[in-house]
Amino acid sequence: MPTENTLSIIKPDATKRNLTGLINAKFEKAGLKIIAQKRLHLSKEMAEKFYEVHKERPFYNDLVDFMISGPVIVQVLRGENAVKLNRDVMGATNPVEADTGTIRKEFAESIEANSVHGSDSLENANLEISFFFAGIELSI
Ligand code: IDP
Ligand code: MG
Repeated sequence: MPTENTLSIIKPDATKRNLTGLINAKFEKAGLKIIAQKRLHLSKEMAEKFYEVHKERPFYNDLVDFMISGPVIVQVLRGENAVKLNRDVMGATNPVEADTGTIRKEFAESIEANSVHGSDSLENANLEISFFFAGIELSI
């Protein structure tokens, strides 16, 4: 299986409730290595740009406001099939539909405040990683 990097964001609902460590433990238990990580407070411009693909969706403005409502942790996770593996560890977008044991099932507050973001394809992972990290930060 190929080793991949994927972008993860621990969202403001989770940083507010001090869940960073518990969420990171889920990644590590699943075999994902946290190879880069930093805490940021996104500007409105950054959040709008990051979620540009959702611009036409009815929840876009609320999503941007939510993502700038507190600090986030942006991180690069590495492992075999990391993109898909991370999506499995995260669980479904709507916590009501998420499987038992997933991050969203255990921690999400709502379909919007759902604790984590994860890239949905290898192509998007590479784009999203370069949005937040310089090459020198990933040189391990
Ligand atoms: P994903 O995060 O599981 O990939 P996407 O469809 O890419 O889900 O949506 C991006 C984010 O937008 C979600 O994680 C969630 O925070 C928010 N979102 C998605 N659908 C809804 C909705 O129906 N209402 C409110 N917020 C939503
Ligand atoms: Mg998505």
